[in-house]
This record gives sequence, C-alpha cells and structure tokens, in this order.
Amino acid sequence: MRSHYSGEITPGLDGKSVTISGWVHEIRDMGKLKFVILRDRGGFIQITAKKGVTPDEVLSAIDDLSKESVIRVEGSVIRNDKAPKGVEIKPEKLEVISKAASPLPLDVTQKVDADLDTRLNNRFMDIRKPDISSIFRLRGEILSAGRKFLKENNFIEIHTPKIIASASEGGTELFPISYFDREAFLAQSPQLYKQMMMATGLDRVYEITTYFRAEEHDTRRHLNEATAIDMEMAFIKDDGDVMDVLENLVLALIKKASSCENELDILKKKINVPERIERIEYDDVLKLLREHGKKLPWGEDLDTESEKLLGKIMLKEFGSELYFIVHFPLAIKPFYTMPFKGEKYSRSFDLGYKGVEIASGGQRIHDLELLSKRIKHFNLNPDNFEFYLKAFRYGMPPHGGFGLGIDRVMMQILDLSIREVVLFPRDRHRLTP
Ligand code: AMO
Repeated sequence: MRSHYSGEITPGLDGKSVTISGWVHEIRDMGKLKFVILRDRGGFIQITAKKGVTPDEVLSAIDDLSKESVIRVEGSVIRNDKAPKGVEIKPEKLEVISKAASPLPLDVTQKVDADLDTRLNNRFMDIRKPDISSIFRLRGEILSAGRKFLKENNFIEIHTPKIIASASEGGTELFPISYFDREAFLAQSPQLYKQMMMATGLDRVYEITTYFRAEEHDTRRHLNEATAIDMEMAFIKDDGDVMDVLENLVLALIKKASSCENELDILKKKINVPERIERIEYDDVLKLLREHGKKLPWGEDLDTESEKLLGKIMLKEFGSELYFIVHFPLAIKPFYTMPFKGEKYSRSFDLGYKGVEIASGGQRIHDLELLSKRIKHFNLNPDNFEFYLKAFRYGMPPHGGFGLGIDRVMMQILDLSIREVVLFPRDRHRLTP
C-alpha cells in the first residue's frame, strides 16, 4: 500500500511519484491552501493541497477528513524549503481507508497531556505517539540483542510449561487455576524446568518468558505478569561463572540501547554504558547502608528504601550504576540455592541497577540429598517435587543461572515506571485492555 515510508521521502526525490499510507496527524485549512500531516512508522510528511491545482475530489476529501483516520495518498514529491524537512507531497489521489471517530480518546499530537491510566486504557492510540512507540522499538532491539548474545555464547532457546503443579519461588505468590479436575498454577518462573534441563546434556539454555506472580504489591517496580530472560548453565565452578555471563549480557543490552540514537533522540534520553559491574558482599552492603543511616538487621532482604539508598551510595562512592550483591544469607533465598560457608550464606546474587533489583540468580544445589533436606527445611512436601528431584537421581552436573527482568531493565534504562515500558501491564487493578 505504499512505495515509501514518510521518513524515506527526502528533497532528493523531487518530482518523483510516490504512494504513502498512514494516519492523519494534523489538518490545517488556510482557505486556498490545505495541509495534512501524515504519520507512519517512519515519521511525518506534509501533504499540501492547493485550490486550482489539486483535483477537486482530493480537496473535498480533505474537507471531510477526521484526525487519526487512515489514508492512502498518491502524489509527487516537491522540494520546498518552507515545508518541514524541506519536502512535501503534492497529492493527486487521496483515499480514506478507515475513518476515525471523534472526539478522540487521546490527543496523539500531545498538545493535551493525559494521565497514565487514560493512556493505558487507550494503549493502541497511546503507542501512535512517536515517543511512546520508541519505547517499544527500543525494547524489541534489546530483546534481539539478548538473543544474539546468548546464541553467540552457545545458549539454546527453550520453552517450559506455564501451567504447573508446584511452586518454585515460595507458595504465597501463586495464581491458582483449574486444570480439568486438578489444581494447577500459573508458572512463577521456569526455575524447576530449566534446572531439569541441566540433566539432559543441553548444558546452556535460556527462555524469554512470562512470570506470573500473585504479589499484592502496588509499586512502580512490580507487575503481576512480568517478562524475563531466564537462563541456566551446567558445569560451572561456582556462582562467579554465572555472574560473568549476566554481566556481559546486561552490558550488551545497555550498549544496544545506547546505539538506538533515533529512539533516544525522540525520547530525549541519554544512556550511560558502564564498563564493568561491581561485586559487593551482602555483609558489606549492610555496612554501607549503616554508614548512611539505614540499619538493616543481618538476615533480612533489602527493602525498597534500602535498594534505593544503595543505588545512590554506589553511584556516589563507586561511580557504579550497576552492582552485584553477592552471598546473601541462605535463609532468605529459595530452597534450590547452594549454601556457602556452612549454612549461613548462599552462592547467590542480585543485580542492582540505579537502585532497583533487575536480576537474581546463583549456583544451585545439585546433590539430591541436600536438595531434599532443603525442601523439607522450607516445610515443602518432597512428594510434590518428585518430578523435579528425579532429574537429580541419575547424574546432575553442578549448575546455576539467573532471571533478568526485562521490564525492570527497560524502566531503569529509560528512568520510567514499569507500567510505561510494558504494552498492557497487569497489576492489582488492571486486567484490561
Ligand atoms: P526473582 O524472583 O528474583 O528470581 O525474579 C528474577 C527477576 O525478575 C524480575 N521480577 C519482576 N519484575 C516485575 N514485577 C515482578 N513482580 C517481578 N518479579 C520478578 C526482577 C527479578 O530480579 N528463579 C529465580 C531466578 C533464578 O535464580 O534463576 C527468580 O525467579 O527483575
């Protein structure tokens, strides 16, 4: 339906016949002159109609146009220094393909601001705005860069079930569903399945996956349906091997984002690409927080306030936007986490980015006896995990992995709230659209 996107129409095409299709962004009627700004994926182009020059049926079609209708225009390119980008289209044919009703639920030209709820309720139209669509273009670029990185590092893309029979990340955050005559749940993560893959010889797997979490949080960093890059790798020495992969992956994602100049220009954002990622012990994090007036008792996980404060400290004192917190107390990590220094610590880590946890992971227990003991320690019933434990009975290599929240990466790269970087967020209050 088109020969060119608007962005491809340059003064160099002067005199050439083109066909363009898109939405009516603006209409300006100056009497003898009528301007229509057409918007498509490539940007904007001005269509200039003149009484006495433009065919009458095109002039009357413009009189009947409504903003945001979909049109197709055939015409010729005219170089004109007064037009935006020095070029406009002289229309010969204008066809209204889909007429937009009015009034519009949102102002795509952004002369009138809308609150986030109104925007999300009309997301299809919100994303017509070039800055909002840039967020999702950037997100797509980051995901492609992630896939490329993982493939180059010998990871195999897999898909694990999203309808599951037992919890992997604790029992309170599950969405129960009815599965014929049995109880089932939406998967909180691929954890148990990606670990079972380590007993198959595939060695390195990843999944770009949805996490379903029935958390009651109502924050700018939590959703009930989140997206993550989840990976697992076998034959590791310890958690350090896993962090090396995560470090390089995250730096590759941020580097990719920083190369999306067009999108960043539209969004008026600049991205700093760190060279490396600091690694600090959990105990040292508590010390740093204490020095800055926040007393977090040993054994507790960082709350939102501590995470934010740590982000500020890391930036101010170490110049680091990204940092690993390593060796958390074993008691606050899931049952599959490898103990470290007896049973006090664990071979686990979280990755912080400007005060928000964007990933967590570690080395897992690969010894069946220890794993069964840890399951019982959490008051979980080993019988419910038999399908998983079986994979540890016939040869399981040492392994580890991580889950990297894509929504969190995006919100921190662009300094936005999590709802702004997800197409159709699911939270406590939102189930449609
Ligand atoms: P965890 O529960 O820490 O670990 O999740 C990993 C990462 O996923 C993102 N995330 C979320 N993002 C938005 N809203 C949520 N409700 C939400 N929950 C999680 C975060 C978080 O760091 N199985 C382990 C990972 C592993 O060890 O491999 C897990 O799920 O960025």
